[in-house]
Amino acid sequence: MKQGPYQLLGFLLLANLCYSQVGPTEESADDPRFPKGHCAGWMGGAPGHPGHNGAPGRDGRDGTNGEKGEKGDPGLEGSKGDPGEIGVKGIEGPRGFPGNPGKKGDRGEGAYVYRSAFSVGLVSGVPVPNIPIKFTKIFYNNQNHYDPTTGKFHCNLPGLYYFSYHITVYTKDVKVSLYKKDRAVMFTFDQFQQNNVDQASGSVLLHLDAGEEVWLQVYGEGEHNGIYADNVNDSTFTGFLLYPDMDHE
Ligand SMILES: [Ca+2]
Repeated sequence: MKQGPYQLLGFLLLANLCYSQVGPTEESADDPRFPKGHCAGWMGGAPGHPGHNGAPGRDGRDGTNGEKGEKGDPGLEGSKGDPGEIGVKGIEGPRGFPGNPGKKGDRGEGAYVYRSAFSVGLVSGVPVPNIPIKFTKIFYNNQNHYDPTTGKFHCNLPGLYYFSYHITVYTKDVKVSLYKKDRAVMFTFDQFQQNNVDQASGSVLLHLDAGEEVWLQVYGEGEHNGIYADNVNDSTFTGFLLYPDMDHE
Protein backbone atom coordinates (compact mmCIF):
# COMPACT_ATOMS: atom_id res chain seq x y z
CA MET A 1 0.00 0.00 0.00
CA LYS A 2 1.37 3.38 -1.13
CA GLN A 3 1.83 5.88 1.58
CA GLY A 4 0.47 9.36 1.14
CA PRO A 5 2.44 12.51 1.98
CA TYR A 6 0.58 13.08 5.25
CA GLN A 7 1.23 9.60 6.53
CA LEU A 8 4.93 9.98 5.74
CA LEU A 9 5.00 13.31 7.53
CA GLY A 10 3.30 11.85 10.63
CA PHE A 11 5.75 9.02 10.78
CA LEU A 12 8.78 11.27 10.59
CA LEU A 13 7.34 13.54 13.26
CA LEU A 14 6.72 10.65 15.66
CA ALA A 15 10.20 9.28 15.12
CA ASN A 16 11.72 12.66 15.80
CA LEU A 17 9.72 13.04 19.00
CA CYS A 18 10.90 9.69 20.37
CA TYR A 19 14.50 10.52 19.59
CA SER A 20 14.29 13.89 21.36
CA GLN A 21 13.21 12.20 24.68
CA VAL A 22 16.25 10.04 24.84
CA GLY A 23 18.98 11.79 26.66
CA PRO A 24 22.66 11.15 26.05
CA THR A 25 22.80 9.48 29.46
CA GLU A 26 19.88 7.18 28.81
CA GLU A 27 21.27 5.23 25.92
CA SER A 28 19.23 2.44 24.47
CA ALA A 29 20.54 -1.07 24.57
CA ASP A 30 20.24 -1.45 20.78
CA ASP A 31 19.97 1.94 19.14
CA PRO A 32 19.62 5.19 21.01
CA ARG A 33 17.68 6.82 18.10
CA PHE A 34 14.92 4.17 18.04
CA PRO A 35 13.96 3.13 21.68
CA LYS A 36 11.86 0.07 22.21
CA GLY A 37 8.25 0.41 23.05
CA HIS A 38 6.44 3.63 23.30
CA CYS A 39 8.15 7.00 23.66
CA ALA A 40 8.97 7.43 27.32
CA GLY A 41 8.22 10.83 28.70
CA TRP A 42 6.12 11.98 25.70
CA MET A 43 6.10 15.78 25.18
CA GLY A 44 5.36 18.26 22.33
CA GLY A 45 8.44 18.83 20.19
CA ALA A 46 9.61 21.82 18.23
CA PRO A 47 7.82 22.71 14.89
CA GLY A 48 9.06 20.83 11.91
CA HIS A 49 10.43 22.26 8.73
CA PRO A 50 7.91 23.47 6.10
CA GLY A 51 6.87 20.76 3.70
CA HIS A 52 7.56 20.75 0.00
CA ASN A 53 5.30 22.61 -2.45
CA GLY A 54 2.40 20.53 -3.60
CA ALA A 55 1.72 19.51 -7.18
CA PRO A 56 0.20 22.24 -9.50
CA GLY A 57 -3.54 22.51 -9.30
CA ARG A 58 -5.98 21.94 -12.18
CA ASP A 59 -6.72 24.58 -14.79
CA GLY A 60 -9.34 27.10 -13.80
CA ARG A 61 -12.63 27.61 -15.63
CA ASP A 62 -12.82 29.68 -18.79
CA GLY A 63 -13.22 33.40 -18.28
CA THR A 64 -16.04 35.52 -19.69
CA ASN A 65 -15.84 36.93 -23.23
CA GLY A 66 -13.87 40.14 -23.59
CA GLU A 67 -15.13 43.33 -25.24
CA LYS A 68 -15.53 43.41 -29.02
CA GLY A 69 -12.32 44.52 -30.76
CA GLU A 70 -11.93 47.33 -33.30
CA LYS A 71 -12.86 46.81 -36.95
CA GLY A 72 -10.00 45.29 -38.91
CA ASP A 73 -8.41 46.65 -42.11
CA PRO A 74 -10.11 45.91 -45.48
CA GLY A 75 -9.03 42.65 -47.06
CA LEU A 76 -7.13 42.31 -50.35
CA GLU A 77 -8.91 42.84 -53.67
CA GLY A 78 -10.43 39.69 -55.05
CA SER A 79 -9.77 38.25 -58.53
CA LYS A 80 -11.62 39.64 -61.58
CA GLY A 81 -15.00 38.08 -62.22
CA ASP A 82 -16.37 36.62 -65.46
CA PRO A 83 -17.80 38.97 -68.16
CA GLY A 84 -21.48 39.72 -67.78
CA GLU A 85 -24.17 39.10 -70.41
CA ILE A 86 -24.71 41.58 -73.27
CA GLY A 87 -27.11 44.34 -72.27
CA VAL A 88 -30.27 45.42 -74.08
CA LYS A 89 -29.84 47.59 -77.21
CA GLY A 90 -30.03 51.29 -76.41
CA ILE A 91 -32.36 53.91 -77.88
CA GLU A 92 -31.43 55.29 -81.31
CA GLY A 93 -29.45 58.51 -81.03
CA PRO A 94 -30.47 61.90 -82.50
CA ARG A 95 -29.87 62.71 -86.14
CA GLY A 96 -26.36 64.00 -86.82
CA PHE A 97 -25.35 67.26 -88.49
CA PRO A 98 -25.21 67.42 -92.30
CA GLY A 99 -21.89 66.41 -93.77
CA ASN A 100 -19.58 68.61 -95.80
CA PRO A 101 -20.41 69.12 -99.48
CA GLY A 102 -18.81 66.60 -101.77
CA LYS A 103 -16.27 67.41 -104.45
CA LYS A 104 -17.43 68.81 -107.73
CA GLY A 105 -18.07 66.04 -110.20
CA ASP A 106 -16.42 65.62 -113.57
CA ARG A 107 -17.87 67.27 -116.60
CA GLY A 108 -20.51 65.13 -118.21
CA GLU A 109 -20.15 63.73 -121.67
CA GLY A 110 -22.00 65.09 -124.63
CA ALA A 111 -23.61 68.03 -122.84
CA TYR A 112 -22.85 70.30 -125.77
CA VAL A 113 -23.82 67.71 -128.32
CA TYR A 114 -27.48 67.91 -127.37
CA ARG A 115 -27.76 71.63 -127.94
CA SER A 116 -29.53 73.03 -130.97
CA ALA A 117 -31.13 76.45 -131.02
CA PHE A 118 -31.43 79.51 -133.21
CA SER A 119 -33.18 82.85 -133.16
CA VAL A 120 -33.03 85.10 -136.21
CA GLY A 121 -34.82 88.08 -137.74
CA LEU A 122 -35.44 89.96 -140.98
CA VAL A 123 -33.23 92.88 -141.86
CA SER A 124 -35.66 94.35 -144.37
CA GLY A 125 -39.21 93.58 -145.42
CA VAL A 126 -41.10 92.25 -148.37
CA PRO A 127 -39.42 88.91 -149.02
CA VAL A 128 -39.61 87.13 -152.32
CA PRO A 129 -42.55 84.68 -152.53
CA ASN A 130 -42.36 80.90 -153.07
CA ILE A 131 -38.88 80.49 -151.65
CA PRO A 132 -37.69 80.24 -148.04
CA ILE A 133 -37.63 83.58 -146.25
CA LYS A 134 -34.02 84.46 -145.46
CA PHE A 135 -33.67 85.75 -141.92
CA THR A 136 -30.20 87.24 -141.81
CA LYS A 137 -30.33 89.17 -138.53
CA ILE A 138 -28.76 86.68 -136.14
CA PHE A 139 -29.77 86.80 -132.47
CA TYR A 140 -28.42 83.34 -131.72
CA ASN A 141 -27.08 80.58 -133.93
CA ASN A 142 -24.09 79.15 -132.05
CA GLN A 143 -24.44 75.65 -133.45
CA ASN A 144 -25.00 77.02 -136.99
CA HIS A 145 -27.86 74.61 -137.46
CA TYR A 146 -29.72 77.48 -139.15
CA ASP A 147 -28.27 78.55 -142.50
CA PRO A 148 -28.82 82.30 -143.15
CA THR A 149 -27.84 81.84 -146.81
CA THR A 150 -30.78 79.50 -147.45
CA GLY A 151 -33.15 80.46 -144.67
CA LYS A 152 -33.46 76.82 -143.59
CA PHE A 153 -32.92 75.12 -140.24
CA HIS A 154 -31.09 71.83 -140.66
CA CYS A 155 -31.74 69.13 -138.07
CA ASN A 156 -28.53 67.63 -136.72
CA LEU A 157 -30.03 66.06 -133.58
CA PRO A 158 -33.18 64.01 -133.98
CA GLY A 159 -35.79 64.89 -131.40
CA LEU A 160 -38.68 67.14 -130.56
CA TYR A 161 -38.28 70.79 -131.62
CA TYR A 162 -40.17 73.94 -130.82
CA PHE A 163 -40.58 76.60 -133.56
CA SER A 164 -42.17 80.02 -133.36
CA TYR A 165 -42.38 83.16 -135.47
CA HIS A 166 -43.53 86.69 -134.82
CA ILE A 167 -44.08 88.73 -137.94
CA THR A 168 -44.77 92.40 -138.43
CA VAL A 169 -47.45 92.91 -141.09
CA TYR A 170 -47.31 96.12 -143.09
CA THR A 171 -48.62 97.38 -146.45
CA LYS A 172 -50.03 94.03 -147.46
CA ASP A 173 -51.74 90.94 -146.10
CA VAL A 174 -49.54 88.10 -144.92
CA LYS A 175 -49.94 84.44 -145.69
CA VAL A 176 -47.01 82.48 -144.30
CA SER A 177 -46.42 78.84 -143.86
CA LEU A 178 -43.92 76.77 -141.87
CA TYR A 179 -42.39 74.10 -144.01
CA LYS A 180 -40.93 70.82 -143.01
CA LYS A 181 -39.20 68.69 -145.57
CA ASP A 182 -40.78 70.47 -148.63
CA ARG A 183 -44.26 70.39 -147.16
CA ALA A 184 -46.22 73.16 -145.46
CA VAL A 185 -47.29 71.94 -142.04
CA MET A 186 -48.61 75.17 -140.50
CA PHE A 187 -50.37 78.28 -141.90
CA THR A 188 -50.85 81.80 -140.62
CA PHE A 189 -52.89 84.48 -142.31
CA ASP A 190 -53.20 88.13 -141.34
CA GLN A 191 -55.07 90.84 -143.21
CA PHE A 192 -53.42 94.22 -143.32
CA GLN A 193 -55.56 97.21 -142.39
CA GLN A 194 -54.78 100.55 -143.92
CA ASN A 195 -52.82 103.00 -141.81
CA ASN A 196 -52.03 100.28 -139.28
CA VAL A 197 -49.36 97.75 -138.35
CA ASP A 198 -50.37 94.20 -137.59
CA GLN A 199 -48.62 91.14 -136.22
CA ALA A 200 -48.87 87.53 -137.18
CA SER A 201 -47.49 84.73 -135.15
CA GLY A 202 -47.48 81.02 -134.73
CA SER A 203 -45.74 78.22 -132.86
CA VAL A 204 -45.60 74.47 -133.10
CA LEU A 205 -43.82 71.38 -131.82
CA LEU A 206 -42.38 69.11 -134.48
CA HIS A 207 -40.40 65.92 -134.30
CA LEU A 208 -37.46 65.99 -136.69
CA ASP A 209 -35.20 63.29 -137.90
CA ALA A 210 -31.59 64.02 -138.67
CA GLY A 211 -31.25 65.82 -141.99
CA GLU A 212 -34.79 67.20 -142.10
CA GLU A 213 -35.15 70.94 -142.71
CA VAL A 214 -37.62 73.55 -141.46
CA TRP A 215 -38.21 77.07 -142.79
CA LEU A 216 -40.79 79.82 -143.32
CA GLN A 217 -42.17 80.72 -146.71
CA VAL A 218 -44.83 82.96 -148.20
CA TYR A 219 -47.42 80.83 -149.86
CA GLY A 220 -50.00 81.73 -152.45
CA GLU A 221 -49.69 83.79 -155.53
CA GLY A 222 -47.14 86.13 -154.07
CA GLU A 223 -49.69 88.84 -153.25
CA HIS A 224 -49.60 88.16 -149.51
CA ASN A 225 -46.03 88.96 -148.69
CA GLY A 226 -46.55 91.93 -146.39
CA ILE A 227 -43.91 90.65 -143.99
CA TYR A 228 -42.06 93.69 -142.79
CA ALA A 229 -39.04 94.72 -140.79
CA ASP A 230 -37.00 97.85 -140.15
CA ASN A 231 -34.92 99.26 -137.33
CA VAL A 232 -37.84 99.39 -134.92
CA ASN A 233 -40.04 96.58 -136.22
CA ASP A 234 -38.78 93.00 -136.17
CA SER A 235 -40.01 89.85 -137.73
CA THR A 236 -38.37 86.85 -136.10
CA PHE A 237 -38.04 83.10 -136.47
CA THR A 238 -36.95 80.92 -133.54
CA GLY A 239 -36.45 77.24 -132.96
CA PHE A 240 -34.75 74.95 -130.42
CA LEU A 241 -34.41 71.33 -129.43
CA LEU A 242 -36.80 70.50 -126.61
CA TYR A 243 -36.06 66.79 -126.14
CA PRO A 244 -33.44 64.81 -128.07
CA ASP A 245 -34.14 61.23 -129.08
CA MET A 246 -32.08 59.08 -126.73
CA ASP A 247 -31.72 56.23 -129.23
CA HIS A 248 -30.04 57.96 -132.11
CA GLU A 249 -31.71 56.36 -135.09
CA1 LIG B 1 -54.63 92.11 -139.20
